Amino acid sequence: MKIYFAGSIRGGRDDKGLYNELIQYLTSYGKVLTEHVGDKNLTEFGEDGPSDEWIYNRDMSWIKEADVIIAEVSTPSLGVGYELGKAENMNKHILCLYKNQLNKRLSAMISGNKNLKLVNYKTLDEAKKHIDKFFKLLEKNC
Ligand code: 6K6
Repeated sequence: MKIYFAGSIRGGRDDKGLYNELIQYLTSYGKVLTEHVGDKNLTEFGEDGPSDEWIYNRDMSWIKEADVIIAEVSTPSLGVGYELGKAENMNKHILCLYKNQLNKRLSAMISGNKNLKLVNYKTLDEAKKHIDKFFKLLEKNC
C-alpha cells in the first residue's frame, strides 16, 4: 500500500507535530511516500529539493503512484488543495482529516465535494480511528 500524506508546508507549519504523529501511524498501513511533510525541522521557509519545479514533478509522480491520499486539511494550504483536486481527477481513494477549530471554517471546495471522504476529529486518537475505518472500508471494497 502506497500512501501519499498531504499537509501544509508553505501554508504554515503549526500542525507539523500532528502530521508527524499521523505519518508514524500510517506507516502501519503501508509506505508513506511523503514522510518529509511531518519533519519537525521543516519550516515554511525551508527547502526540500533543488527547485520548486523539481518538487512539483516529484510530488505529482508520487500522487500518480499512490494507492490512497490522506490529507490533513486543518491548516489551509494551496498545495494541499491542488493535490486533492489532482488526486480526485485520478480517481484516487481520498481521506481528508479536519480538526474542529473555533475561529476557522474549512473551504467549501473541500467540505462541499462529495468525492472526498471528509471526517472531523478532536483528538489524535479520534483521527487514528477514522484512519482505521477508512482502510477497513477500502479492504472490503477492493
Ligand atoms: C520546504 C519548506 C518550504 O518549501 C519547501 C519545499 N516545498 C515542498 N516540499 C515538499 N512538498 C511540497 C512542497 N511544497 C508543496 N508540497 C506538497 O504540497 C506537499 O506534498 C504538501 O502536501 C503540500 C503543501 O503545500 P503548501 O502550499 O502548503 O506548501
